[in-house]
Amino acid sequence: MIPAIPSKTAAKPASRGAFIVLEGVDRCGKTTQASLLIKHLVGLGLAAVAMRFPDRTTMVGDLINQYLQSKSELDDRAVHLLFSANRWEAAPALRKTLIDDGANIICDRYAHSGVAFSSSKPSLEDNLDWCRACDVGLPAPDAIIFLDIAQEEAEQRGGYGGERYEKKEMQQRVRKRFSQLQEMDEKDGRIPWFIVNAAQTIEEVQIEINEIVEKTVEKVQSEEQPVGLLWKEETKG
Ligand code: NYM
Ligand code: MG
Repeated sequence: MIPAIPSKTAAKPASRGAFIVLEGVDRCGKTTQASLLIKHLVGLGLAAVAMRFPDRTTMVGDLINQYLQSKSELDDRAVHLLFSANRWEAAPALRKTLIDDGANIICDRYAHSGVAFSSSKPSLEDNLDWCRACDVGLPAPDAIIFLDIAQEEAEQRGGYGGERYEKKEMQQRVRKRFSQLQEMDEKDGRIPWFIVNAAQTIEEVQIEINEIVEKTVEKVQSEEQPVGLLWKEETKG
């Protein structure tokens, strides 16, 4: 018998991971739910990796952080492009996690936040297409879980922090933008949205999210579709 030659590369995973994005206005509970979700998936024996945007740990992320904390001023378009660049710089690792490692990604905010927040600024309110353009072609989420909460309720949760955008009128505009983006994705038919009432208790929200995510993971595993390209037709390249 010929002995098997040990492979130098890790075995290819049985299927790619699912790319799940949690979205919503500030103080909707995304960050809490993202970490509960990771624990739940790991408990089920599924590989799960947390990601978040903005990722403030990179050079680009540091510029974003300074801007959000009002330590610097930037043109609205310039900072929008930085948020997008912050996703593009993470895209190779994101793909590797999904495809080579076969791990699921739970991502706290992504491109929809980018568009919803920037296009809620007066200077960009008529430039939705421009706001979307720089994120076209990024790895596309397999599901968007939108934690929906009225601005009044979100505000009651210990109040907003002191960062830029954490103001009542801005948050109201952002919520409307999110619903416009949801309609656009629904017409397009590629990225499914799941709306969860985030005014419920942490446990109630968690139960709904777990169910959505388990179904999405099963779908990704059984359909064997490649990772999609955000807001773009073809899936190659
Ligand atoms: N934000 C987030 C944007 O304006 N554009 C983006 O592309 C992303 C990912 O950053 N108010 C805004 C939304 C938030 C702020 O995010 C900081 P977080 O999740 O609070 O750290
Ligand atoms: Mg925040």
